[in-house]
Amino acid sequence: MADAPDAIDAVVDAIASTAPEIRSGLAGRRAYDDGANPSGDRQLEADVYADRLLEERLLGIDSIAGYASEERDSVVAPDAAGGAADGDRHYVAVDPLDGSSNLKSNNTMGTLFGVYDEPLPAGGSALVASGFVLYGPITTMALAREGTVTKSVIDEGTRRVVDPDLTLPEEPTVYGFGGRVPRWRANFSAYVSEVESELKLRYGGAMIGDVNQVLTYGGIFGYPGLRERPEGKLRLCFEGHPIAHIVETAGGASSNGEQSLLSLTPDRLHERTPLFVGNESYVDRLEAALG
Ligand code: P6P
Repeated sequence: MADAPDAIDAVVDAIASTAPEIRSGLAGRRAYDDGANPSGDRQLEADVYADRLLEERLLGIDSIAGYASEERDSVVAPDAAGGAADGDRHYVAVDPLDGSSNLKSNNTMGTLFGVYDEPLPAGGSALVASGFVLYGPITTMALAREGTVTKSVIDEGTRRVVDPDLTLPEEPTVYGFGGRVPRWRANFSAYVSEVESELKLRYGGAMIGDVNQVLTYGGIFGYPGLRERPEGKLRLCFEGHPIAHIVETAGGASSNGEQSLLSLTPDRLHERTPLFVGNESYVDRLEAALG
């Protein structure tokens, strides 16, 4: 008999059931909104729409004591104090529409989430579940929890497991790095020259789509620190931690160029980090190249 649904199930089911509404609301929300998010990125109407939907659904769950979003300055607390006892309270960090700039060209994008058992910003060790919904030709969800990554197809808001134990292929074949060559540091460019002679370039401009390629074919994805911005572009709490948790749970590795992203604790909610995830052999070589 299946275990009774727990607090994590409630979060995952809420995100899965919201996915069709997010997806169906994209076509009419491709214009820029008036605002910018706390990282200074312009917001599409779709970003704001997805963010509001997820806030409403997730804060409606009794055990959720905080909702943090890449689109908001600070953590949103539920109106009523979370009903769960202290030990069962969770905090969700969400990138409501990662890669939303791809909406203009109708390429993939997704919803990325991390469930922490400590108030945010928290260290990667506080993650109890992470996942992403990928809006591609079909809508899928990858979910990491309790040492396993499951992959599901989302049919009308319900999850249909298609791979109960997703693991990174041992023979890597793809790579993709953001940030454009002239902005890369010399030692990173030298590493990429090695990698591009061994793997096929796959870069779609949305981390979730690019990391899903790595999960499917093996390889490495990254967004490095740049000459003028050594901290890189991607946010630790909303992107680094959950994607590292997923890839490491699938048997891969993550790094900020020196150590696992899960070993890092941000000082600020929207703190950025260089981000690399993929097969351990490529992550190890990267750390040696940047060392
Ligand atoms: P660039 C999307 O805006 C995002 O945050 C990630 O999903 C993606 O990997 C990266 O930025 C793409 O950045 O500079 O290549 O457009």
